[in-house]
Amino acid sequence: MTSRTKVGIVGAGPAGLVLANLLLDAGVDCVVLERQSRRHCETRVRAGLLEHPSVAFLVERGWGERLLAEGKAHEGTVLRFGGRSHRIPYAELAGGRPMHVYPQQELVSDLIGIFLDRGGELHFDVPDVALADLGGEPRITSSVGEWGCDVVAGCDGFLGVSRASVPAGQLQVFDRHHEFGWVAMLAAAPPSTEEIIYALHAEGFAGHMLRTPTISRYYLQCPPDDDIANWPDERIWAGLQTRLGEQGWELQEGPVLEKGVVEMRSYVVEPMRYGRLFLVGDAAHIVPPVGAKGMNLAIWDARHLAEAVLRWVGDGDEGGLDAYSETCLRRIWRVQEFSLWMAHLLHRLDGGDPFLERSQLARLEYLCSSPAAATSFAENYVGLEQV
Ligand code: RFL
Repeated sequence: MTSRTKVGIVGAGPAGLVLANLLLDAGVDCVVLERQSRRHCETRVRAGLLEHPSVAFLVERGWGERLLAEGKAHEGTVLRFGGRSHRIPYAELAGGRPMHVYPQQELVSDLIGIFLDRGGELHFDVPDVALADLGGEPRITSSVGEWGCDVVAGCDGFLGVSRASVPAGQLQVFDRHHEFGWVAMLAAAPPSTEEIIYALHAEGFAGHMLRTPTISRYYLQCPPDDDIANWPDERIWAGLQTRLGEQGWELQEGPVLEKGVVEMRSYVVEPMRYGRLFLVGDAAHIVPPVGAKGMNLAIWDARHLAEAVLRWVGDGDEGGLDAYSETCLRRIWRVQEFSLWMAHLLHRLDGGDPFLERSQLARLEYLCSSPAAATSFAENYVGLEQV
């Protein structure tokens, strides 16, 4: 039997859950279908850094209680190159706006709980979602049910079924594979720093990110197609010691909890819509994670789509839905450019080309000595209020 819902949401990541909660708040009927188990969603380690506008939004909606209690506000970041550290006080430079470190899986857990506690309909473990008639009257089919929808929100990440269901030739694809990847590691080690460190070393990029008082995240530049089997724990720690090393500073080690190789890619499809299907978050775009923007963009997209749906449900005005893609893409391209700029600033390029290396160091010196350059970095990093 086919049920009806206004908005069928595929995927319970940050994009799907923000959208679902906004619709539920406004009394708009929606159903969320998620391929993975609840446990998987609530433990999947990914992002950690939330822009100021994302935090302000979550708090304003009343969804930020645990984020504020357990997350940590950050006001600056450290750039380490040439054997020295330089601090960029981004919060101060961006008008007193801090960022927050709060693991993505914790935010996902919060949003799942908030949605289910208020009676939202969310099905986990649905491996076989299929989308039909997206150009006309869309239907979602699956082993747990079939729904006729007015709108389908494709919030199912980069490898989901939504974008793949759009007929060939309907979307323009902008795609860049980068010449570097990351070894990403999570370890049961207290942070060796108060603030995130981004380091550029002759061997390549290294990053030390914060998560909790007992767990830390680390990144090391590696070839894009590297195999994690090439990176035994000792090699990762040694690489971090070398690339992050600074006189008088000590890296605390601990048991490795998780590690893998992350590909760096910049990708956008235009438009973010086909018929009644709207692509939201990673389903429509990905950025190199160095700028810490993907989850933040997913939240922005979801907010715009919710606004557009509410306008249409309220008075039948499709203007917001028609403008959805263009509205989101303005911010997405700004963030693409910033993420690419950061990636090129902080990674060893062209096999260590000395010309590029000197140019990078000049750029880093400028960023750390010019208030204008640092302010431009800060406002993008903390998150532009409007784009
Ligand atoms: P998600 O999080 O991938 O969620 C998609 C959900 O859809 C489900 N799904 C399906 N469900 C039903 N049917 C199907 N066929 C389905 N296929 C998939 C999935 O199981 C999943 O639950 O996409 P969303 O919501 O768009 O959110 C995007 C963010 O997850 C992503 O952009 C960030 O993790 C990127 N990112 C960062 N973003 C930040 O804003 N700040 C950061 O600090 C940050 N650090 C990172 C990152 C991404 C990283 N990796 C792993 C690439 C650090 C790293 C290393």
